[in-house]
Amino acid sequence: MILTTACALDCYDACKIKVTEGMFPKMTGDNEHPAGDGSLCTFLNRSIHNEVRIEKPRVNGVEVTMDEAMHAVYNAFKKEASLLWRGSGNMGVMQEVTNLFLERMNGTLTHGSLCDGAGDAGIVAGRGVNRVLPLEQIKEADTVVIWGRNVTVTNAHIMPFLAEKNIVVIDPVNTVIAKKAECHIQIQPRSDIYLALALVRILVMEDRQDNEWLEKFAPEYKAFFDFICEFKMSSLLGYCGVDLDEVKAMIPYLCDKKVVFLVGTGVQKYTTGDTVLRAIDSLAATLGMFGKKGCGVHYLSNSKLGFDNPFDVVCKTVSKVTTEFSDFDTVFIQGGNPAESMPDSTRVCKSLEKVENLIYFGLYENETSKRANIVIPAKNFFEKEDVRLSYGHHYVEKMNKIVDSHIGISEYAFTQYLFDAFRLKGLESEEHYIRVWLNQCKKEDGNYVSAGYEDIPYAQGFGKGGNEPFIFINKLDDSFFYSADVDKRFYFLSSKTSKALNTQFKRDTKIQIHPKVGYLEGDKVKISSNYGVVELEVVLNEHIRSNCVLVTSNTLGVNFLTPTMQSNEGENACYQEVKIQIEKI
Ligand SMILES: Nc1nc2c(c(=O)[nH]1)N[C@H]1C(S)=C(S)[C@@H](COP(=O)(O)OP(=O)(O)OC[C@H]3O[C@@H](n4cnc5c(=O)[nH]c(N)nc54)[C@H](O)[C@@H]3O)O[C@H]1N2
Ligand SMILES: Nc1nc2c(c(=O)[nH]1)N[C@H]1C(S)=C(S)[C@@H](COP(=O)(O)OP(=O)(O)OC[C@H]3O[C@@H](n4cnc5c(=O)[nH]c(N)nc54)[C@H](O)[C@@H]3O)O[C@H]1N2
Ligand code: SF4
Ligand SMILES: [Mo]
Repeated sequence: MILTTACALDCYDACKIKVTEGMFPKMTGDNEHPAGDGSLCTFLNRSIHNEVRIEKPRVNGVEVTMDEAMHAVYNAFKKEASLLWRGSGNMGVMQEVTNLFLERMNGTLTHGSLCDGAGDAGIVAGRGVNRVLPLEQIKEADTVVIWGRNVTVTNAHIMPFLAEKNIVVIDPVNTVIAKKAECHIQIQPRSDIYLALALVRILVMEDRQDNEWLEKFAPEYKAFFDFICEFKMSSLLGYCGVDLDEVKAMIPYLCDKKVVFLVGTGVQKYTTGDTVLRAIDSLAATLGMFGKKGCGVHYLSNSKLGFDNPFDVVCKTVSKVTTEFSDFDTVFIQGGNPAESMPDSTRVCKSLEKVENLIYFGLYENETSKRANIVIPAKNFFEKEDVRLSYGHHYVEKMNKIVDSHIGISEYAFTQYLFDAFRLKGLESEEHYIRVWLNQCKKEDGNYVSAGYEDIPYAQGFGKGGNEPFIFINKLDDSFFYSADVDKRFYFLSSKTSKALNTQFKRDTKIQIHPKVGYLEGDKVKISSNYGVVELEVVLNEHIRSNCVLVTSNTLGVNFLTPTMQSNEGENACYQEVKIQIEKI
């Protein structure tokens, strides 16, 4: 018999998984699924099975039974002020069932994002809603512009959709996909807004904008073209660190073609992150690339769009980025590792250490579990029922329990225990919630698809009702730039790696530096920013711009370097709004 589920790891692909039962159960992808090619990645083939789990609950460092540990959780929630801080370790919808308990306890949740919130805010400002661009439309494109997304590492199952396209890459790193591209703009970090505006200027100068589409769907375009005339072309290109010919080389791939922009989180890890997506959307609109076949901007979409979420609650919230944990008596960390994944680890760890009852509910030991006085092992996604939505495509998968395990407790069982302990009423059955999600999905060729799915998004227009105009970027407030001569510090890139899923799986202690800078492979260096210091080992990488360094998100201590700061819109972390210095040890 074949059982099916979906991968719950935080990844664009949300792969469907087939498991063959028997003496030697075998796990594969599903090559009949429209978003998959039958393969899974090494996280599913190896890492997740090899990683050492937390098996026993602990209270104050002592191993106890699950019942004793849950009793300690019950006592902790009797305190006045409680906070639930949830990470993205498991993307199943059932993670949010714990909201129902926090609401009843008058507890606090978080708002904002460590991930894609700035870009999302920029998209919403221009388009009204952040709809997913279906993979099928990417397949129809002539040109795909891959803008700050490391597709071969973070989104490998999109590769078949890119076959035989003109590929243009905009990335400060000469990534694997950049090497294969027709055109690679090795842009200076944090300057994507200026590149988008420079491209619009060139298009307008050459009269290549789509007047017909603009008149109908984006009537404010003349004001937008006037606005961008305020910027001198030489300044725009200066910020980007590229010359006019390089930028002009992109034009033939953008004009008289169906163009899809695949934008990743790389471009928006800054205070101006919202404006970056708005500027890229404004470029796409200038070309008339919305609401037509084979066109659009694909970013991390709002996967819950169109659903009534049974776990939406009315609660107080605090920022997920600048959370002051010490303001609470009880802090409940679920599916996340804030001691390492949040920016500004010095501040975060100090704040976590002051919490009287710190509860960690997860799979693995890490810097957060070490600081917790109550540790509750979770079940992993093979061990419980769930529903998987995706921010990268519109397919929805029912996640079936594949194995029975003596380890851990599910989020639903955790919530049920606390409802019972506090004698609360109103929690429905697990099956009920799963059905609520699935019943809202549409069905297409035997697959569940998202309630908010449109095959050609924005075909009728923008806004929630699809009858509003596109709103162009109309202001820019950015004071980060100063002369490269004055500031000799390095730009800081902190992206993903194929070895880890954020802080899950393999950890690292390396910094990637261009050989021209003068360090040798294996050198031990002290890296410092305005926020902290970390010691790392040099790996030479000639594929990064020489004024940048790259420290991947699985690196121990990486967030000692990053700032407690939120994007101007979207309340997102700004991991790259920082420059660093290097010193040999
Ligand atoms: N420097 C730097 N920092 C970054 C980033 C970066 O690129 N650079 N990226 C940011 C981004 S995009 C993100 S999304 C965040 C991610 O940050 P977090 O959301 O904190 O994710 P992880 O650090 O991967 O930790 C996930 C945890 O979830 C637990 N877990 C897994 N499955 C389950 C489950 O089913 N139930 C429960 N209860 N727990 C489970 C695991 O034990 C694991 O420790 O990190 C951000 N931090
Ligand atoms: N293997 C693996 N896959 C993952 C993850 C993982 O940890 N490991 N994490 C998952 C998560 S949580 C997320 S949010 C997604 C994110 O996945 P992606 O969207 O791919 O994001 P990043 O890896 O952060 O950065 C992507 C690219 O942006 C480039 N970049 C950095 N700064 C800039 C800039 O200022 N301008 C431009 N144009 N480019 C820039 C980087 O060099 C990098 O190549 O991946 C998911 N998939
Ligand atoms: S590619 Fe992404 S969704 Fe697919 S198995 Fe790997 S981590 Fe999971
Ligand atoms: Mo993320």
